[in-house]
Amino acid sequence: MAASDSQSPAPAPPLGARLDLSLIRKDLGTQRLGTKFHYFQELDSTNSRARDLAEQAVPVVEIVVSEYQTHGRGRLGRRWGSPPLATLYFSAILRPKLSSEHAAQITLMAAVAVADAAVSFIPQSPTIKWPNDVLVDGKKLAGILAEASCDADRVTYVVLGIGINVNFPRDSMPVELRQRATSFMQLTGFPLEREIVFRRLIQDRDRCYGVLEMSGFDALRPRWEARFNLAGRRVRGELDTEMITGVARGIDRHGALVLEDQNGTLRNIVAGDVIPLES
Ligand code: BT5
Repeated sequence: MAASDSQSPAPAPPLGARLDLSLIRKDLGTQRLGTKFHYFQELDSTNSRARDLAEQAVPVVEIVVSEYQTHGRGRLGRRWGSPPLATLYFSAILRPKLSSEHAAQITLMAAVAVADAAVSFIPQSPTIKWPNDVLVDGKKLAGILAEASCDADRVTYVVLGIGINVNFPRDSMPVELRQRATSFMQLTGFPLEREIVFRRLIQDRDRCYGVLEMSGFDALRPRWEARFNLAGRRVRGELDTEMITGVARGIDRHGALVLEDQNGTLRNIVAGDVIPLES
């Protein structure tokens, strides 16, 4: 079910109206992202569809957006879900000039962009939980799933997927999410027009991606570190199948999380999750 760059008739929306892409395209003013949209009422996953498009060598500027995902994906085989027409799910195809060892910087760049965009809509200041969560008051507002395809040493493309809770009421959340997740609507007390949020996200991501392409991650690093919510906290993470505990010191130039263990040795966690041991 789908249309490329067009909208098909929708059933009566249960929570809100479907996206009006004309409001997003108008005067978007982006340099790199958002010139063509692939709009769907329903998809398994926008990341999966964007990956199919990337394999067909579509240009970098295309964005896949869906009102609903039947198999929205998180990392490590986890799920990402929310009701139709209430939140935003979208994925962009990027072809960054990055070596494969720097591919993780795309996730860090996107977290800065999402957090920056969010401050336009809420009074709180979002934080970033390494590697891919944008939190407000300790609850997850948005998740990022960047999936890179690399050849020998270069990134060939990255599918960058973002899910952000716009108008997701607390009582529609599964019970297990209510203490851990939030939405703009829960934070402000009123629903937002998703087009305004979407435009802002695309614009901030375009700007941050431009900085990454032109100047490298070091130019974004202070903004990332200012929002990093684990700095100086004791956390546990996995390194080469070994569980290690240490104090989070920041990220290295590849985007790995640097922990200082009890011997004062710096250990770099490249992937996976870390759990704060105290608040
Ligand atoms: C993520 O994974 O946070 C990445 C989520 C990326 C979703 C986007 S939507 C567009 C694109 N297409 C896709 O198929 N995916 C991307 P992870 O760090 O593994 O977190 C997953 C966990 O977040 C789940 O196990 C739940 O605990 C929680 N979760 C699921 N849905 C949520 C929601 N709507 N809001 C907040 N937390 C949620």
